[in-house]
Amino acid sequence: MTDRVVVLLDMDCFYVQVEERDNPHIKGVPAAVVQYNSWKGGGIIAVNYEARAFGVKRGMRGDEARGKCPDLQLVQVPVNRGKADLTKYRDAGKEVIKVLCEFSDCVERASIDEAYIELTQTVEDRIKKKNGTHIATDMLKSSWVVGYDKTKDGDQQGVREKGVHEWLNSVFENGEDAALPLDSNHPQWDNVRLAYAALICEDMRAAVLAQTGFKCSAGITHNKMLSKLACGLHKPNQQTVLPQDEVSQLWDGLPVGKVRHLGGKLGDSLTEEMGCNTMGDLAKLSLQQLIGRYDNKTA
Ligand code: DCP
Repeated sequence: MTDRVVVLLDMDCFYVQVEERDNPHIKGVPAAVVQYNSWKGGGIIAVNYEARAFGVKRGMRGDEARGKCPDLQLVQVPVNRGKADLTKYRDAGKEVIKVLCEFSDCVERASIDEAYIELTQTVEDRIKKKNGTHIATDMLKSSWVVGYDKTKDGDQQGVREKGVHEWLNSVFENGEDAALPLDSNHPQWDNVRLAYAALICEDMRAAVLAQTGFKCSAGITHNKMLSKLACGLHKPNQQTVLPQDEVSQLWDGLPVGKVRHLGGKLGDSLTEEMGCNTMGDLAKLSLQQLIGRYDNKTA
């Protein structure tokens, strides 16, 4: 299950970033995008992180949000013939995809502001090119590693850096393993590939910023479902590696509804009929038990 290396890249507060690029005066101040509607200041559909700090949320009316944050800048979605015109956000999303295609032949656009990038080949090519090169902590400037990211105090950067350092040491400097060639016989081959993927992903996000002006977050794992989950763990403008050996611990405390495809009826049925509250409960079921209840593909 660890053959591939997959990244999910998701733009931060995307519509607001698109508006910030057009109106630099709203950059760095609390701002939100509202869908055109004269009732109570319109419905909010995107909120930047400055405004989130005041408690402004998607779904609030503009008036309510201004109650929480009096200096909030509200920008309206363009309207064409009485309907919301999303062209500029779609076009901005395409600009990002173009950059991602410089890094992989296999990019799947998943929504207006997110994409899956298959990095397996890119990673293996980079490892071959740099054979023997270990990755240093300061090369992963905005990366977090699940299992090495417990923040008790306020110094988030310190915790992040220490965690990355410990993880890289365990991957590359493991006693005699330090001298081993970086190939598929390496005892930490899966993690070696994830570390290289994190490095490439740092470059990829820097290229997106340089070429479009937009910031984004990313998840780096061995499959789409886990990458989507990992991406949401540290936002904005950061990226999260989820090593395969940390998955079961993450599963134990994670409600099934938080995982891609399990947020709706299927997740409800797993909880109500199969007794799975967390992903840990689900992982304990056998495939046969699932086939007994669902069709093969779903199981
Ligand atoms: N969007 C929308 N209506 C929704 C959800 C989203 O119109 N119910 C639009 C506005 C968002 C964009 O899609 O900017 C991307 O949605 P995301 O869920 O990725 O959220 P954001 O990019 O806004 O924020 P985050 O940084 O949390 O990803």
